[in-house]
This record gives sequence, C-alpha cells and structure tokens, in this order.
Amino acid sequence: MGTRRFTDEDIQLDSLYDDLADLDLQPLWRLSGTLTDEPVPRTQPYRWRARQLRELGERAGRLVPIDRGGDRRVLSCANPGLGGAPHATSTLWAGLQYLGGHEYAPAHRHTPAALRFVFEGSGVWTLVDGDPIHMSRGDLVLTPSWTFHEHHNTTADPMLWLDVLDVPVVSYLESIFYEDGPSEDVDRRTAVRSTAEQRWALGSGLKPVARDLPGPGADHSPLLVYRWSDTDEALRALAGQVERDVRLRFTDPVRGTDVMPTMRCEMQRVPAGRTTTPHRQTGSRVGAVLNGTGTLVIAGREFDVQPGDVFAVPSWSWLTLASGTAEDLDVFTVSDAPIVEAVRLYREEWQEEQR
Ligand code: 1HN
Repeated sequence: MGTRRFTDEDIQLDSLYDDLADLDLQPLWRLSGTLTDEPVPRTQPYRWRARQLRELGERAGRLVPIDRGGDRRVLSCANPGLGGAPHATSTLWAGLQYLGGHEYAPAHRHTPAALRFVFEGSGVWTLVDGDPIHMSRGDLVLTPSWTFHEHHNTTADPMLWLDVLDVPVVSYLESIFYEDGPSEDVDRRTAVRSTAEQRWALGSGLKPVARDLPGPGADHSPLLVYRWSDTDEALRALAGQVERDVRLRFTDPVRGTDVMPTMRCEMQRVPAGRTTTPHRQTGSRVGAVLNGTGTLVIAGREFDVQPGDVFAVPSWSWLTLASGTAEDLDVFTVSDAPIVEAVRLYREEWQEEQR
C-alpha cells in the first residue's frame, strides 16, 4: 500500500499531490490533527470484569495447555480504542494469567519488563533469575527487562494474577528481544523467603553494605517482591493522617526511584464512603481492584467495580474513585509515568473546586 493520495480541483496542485504520493511524501499543509490543543487519546476508558475474567480463565485452563510456543495462558485485555491490538492502553499490556493446580510455565526472558499483581491463590512460585519468589494475594512481583522468569504451582488450586508489561512501548521502539530459558526442565525450587527479600527488605530504611554481596544493579529495584502485608500495614498507618484517600508508591529501596525504568506502581486506599478529588495525568494507566467495591469515573464514564476488576485510564483523562459504604476500596495502578517523566512530558492536575 502506498502513502495517502491527496486530491485537489486545481489540476496543477492535483498533479503535485499525485507526484508526492508516488514518492511516498505527504503535504503537511493538508495534514490536520497532528497538533491538538490537548492529548486526544485513542485508548478508551474501559473496565474488564473480574467475574468474566475468572470464568474465561478457568475455561481456557480446561482447554488450552501451556506449552513451549504458547508459553503462557494469558487473557490479554484489548482496549477497544486500539484497533484490535492486544493492549490495555497505548503503552501498557495487561492480562489475566491463569495457572492451574500443579501446572508450570517454562522459563524465558524478554526485553519488555513485566510485573504481576496477585488476585487469587497462594501456591505459585515465580523464579526470577533463579530466585524463588512465593506469590500470594495482593503481592506485587517484578520480572524486570531481560530477567529469566518461570512460574510453577505447587498446589492443586488454580492461581490468577494480573500481568502488566511495557510491551507496546518496547514494540514501538522496535526493541523486542526474546529468548527461551536454558532448560526445558521446570525448576520447582521454593523458598520461604526470596534472596531478594533477605537482602533488600530489611525495613526501617536499612540497606546492606557488604563487600561480598552484589550491589543493587542500576536497571531496576533489587527488591523483586512487595508483600501485601507490608503494603496494607503502611496504608493503615497513613490512613489516620490524611483527609481522604491514601496513595503509596512502590519504590526501589536503595534509590527511592520507581521499581522499574518504564512502569510506576501505586496502591491507593479510598476509605469507605469517600470520593477522591478528580485527578488527571499525562500517560496512560492500568488499574486493578484488590478489595472493596465502588464506582470509578474515567473521562466522564462511570464504571462500578469489584475485587478483581481491571480498568484502563487514558492519558489526560479525569479519574475519580468512590468507595462503597461498607468497605475501603484498595486499587493497584500501573502507569508509564517513569517514561513520561524521563522525557519531561509529565503533567498532572487536581480538580480542587469539586471539593
Ligand atoms: C509473559 O512473558 C508473561 O512470563 C505474561 O508470565 C504475560 C504478555 C505478553 C508478553 C509476554 C509471563 C505476557 C508475557
């Protein structure tokens, strides 16, 4: 397919457009929509329901084996604004992974970075470059760019988690690399506590200073898992000190930066019966509800939410979260903010007058 052919009633101009098209050139003076007053995202506000994700995950579990080639049983969230791409937003891939009892997903690595946020179950270990990390509900597990990772379920119960990757960005940059693990054999090691936690989850602002321990490495947080019990405790501690909602950012324990160069992870708690101040930021986000029910308003569209729901927030779209009256609403979000900040395009705004 050639480039777009512009036309004009003026014969000479029309002939110019013809020649331009032949040479794959386009006249800027006829191109509109390149520079908009504000971002006009293709990503649509959207919500995938937990009940449907779980039911379909289970069905896939019965029908689709995990083999080399397929490798992972993931239902990818395809935002209807993105022309059929299996992307949740313009920059983020999100999907529900279903690993049945005693199943395993073999080792591989790729340049897109990934993270897991656990919805259900507690029988899976993810090995990240050989370090066995136990996963349970509410945990955040990192598999940074180019780290080998594999999952194995030691129990008879299925496990479900949300995968979020920076695939759309790495793909856009035409920088995807992939490699199978060194062995077809599954590494079924487990550990009570990962090596990463033993070294880097010392708490109280402490970090190890030892010549014979490897340093943290520059590319991502050396801590590869953030436990729900710690997140919950921190949310509780802060809840009494703020007026409305509490938001925590997951950070590299050594540098205080985002957990990975491309993705920012946060957990927000909206106390029962409260509504957050409308907020918007450049760059897109994927969210997941861990606890509670409520209503989200994304760019004027309203979505009721339940635990396990996944949603997409387009760039520069107002987002308001309202919790139900019975329970606090806990929402995990992933954004592309580290990239947007790195290229100095980050803007955010609160709609204070709605207080
Ligand atoms: C991947 O490697 C995993 O390792 C999950 O669990 C989801 C989605 C796109 C590309 C690679 C995994 C993925 C993925």
